[in-house]
Amino acid sequence: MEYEILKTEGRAKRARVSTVHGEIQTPVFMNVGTVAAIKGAVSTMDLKEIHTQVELSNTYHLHVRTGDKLIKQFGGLHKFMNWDRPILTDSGGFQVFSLAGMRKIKEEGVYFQSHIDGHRIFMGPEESMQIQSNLGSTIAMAFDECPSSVADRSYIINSVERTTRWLARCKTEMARLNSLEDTINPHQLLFGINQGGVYEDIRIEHAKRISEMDLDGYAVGGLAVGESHEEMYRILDAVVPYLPKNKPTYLMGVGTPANILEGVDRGIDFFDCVYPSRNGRHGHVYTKHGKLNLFNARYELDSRPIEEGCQCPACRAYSRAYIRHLLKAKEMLGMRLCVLHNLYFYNNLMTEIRESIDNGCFAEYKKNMLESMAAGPQ
Ligand code: PRF
Ligand code: ZN
Repeated sequence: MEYEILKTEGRAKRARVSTVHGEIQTPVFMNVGTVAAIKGAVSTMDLKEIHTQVELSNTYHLHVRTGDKLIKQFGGLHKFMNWDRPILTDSGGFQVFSLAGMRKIKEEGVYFQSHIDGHRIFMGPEESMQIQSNLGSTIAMAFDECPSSVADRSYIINSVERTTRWLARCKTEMARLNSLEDTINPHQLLFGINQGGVYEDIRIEHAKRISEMDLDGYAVGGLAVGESHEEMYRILDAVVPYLPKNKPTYLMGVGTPANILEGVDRGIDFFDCVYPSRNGRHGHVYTKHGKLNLFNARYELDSRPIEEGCQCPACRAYSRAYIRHLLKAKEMLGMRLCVLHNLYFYNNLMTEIRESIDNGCFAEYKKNMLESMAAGPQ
């Protein structure tokens, strides 16, 4: 992997990451396809049309349904879902904590029950790396614990120490797997994850420790789990300066367009979030003048596209009135068009952010976008 910073403005970075599956221009928003499918009946052909650079899937979900061994037999996740650009897989750490029932955290890993059929599963750092190796993603995430936002300081200290020990095990196991002869992607990259709740000192201490471990990239985890936006920005202000400058940074599970603008402003390269697809499935669509709820009666005769000038497949062809009708009739096409528009909106936001950093006017772009989105529909 190569990481080249092309331009900076304040702490904002414009960079290029070269991988075996092609280049990633950052800042980038990764499109979430948890079970190797973007929810809302969006295909990988659609992803190309809406300029998606990186697809994100989940270790936990693919392990419990269909199974990583089968996907390896098929030739890996890229071949399985027919996507030849970079894929990032999350480690299962977060999903085990947010989804699975009856979990028990031990030094060796986590014992939990499948959310599909309740059967008992064990996942530790080695298992997570093995699953991600079977999937053959471009970037694998370290197996971490994302503590609850209400966990107290002493819990967080113990949890972060365990996450650091797990990270060392992830690194050893990934090196072993990458050197095996039948591995799907021998160049699989490993990103470490910073944790520490809302405690700046724990976060900084942890950032220093993992920075010494020479990983391919560094994520900030454990945010957007219930704390306020101001707290999240405070933690980013504190911790990002302690992550290596010559490696990509990733803010996991974030967020709204405003969160992304603030994250870029604090030096983040990678983002991912379910908001555009989840909101799209509920008829909530993003525009530069705020979010619209297409179920609202005011759109029943509205012949305009979701957003004037938007080049997405929905806006090039259909009116708000028609998409509203599809949503009301519970036609799958309604959801699909909204999701396509929202993902295009996020991808296009990132393109505009990159162009503004290239042109040295990110600060102005950010200010204008935040004002225009907050002003609401015209
Ligand atoms: N850890 C992992 N995945 C994540 C998170 C985390 O802390 C978050 C937190 N916002 C989202 N996804 N492994
Ligand atoms: Zn559109």
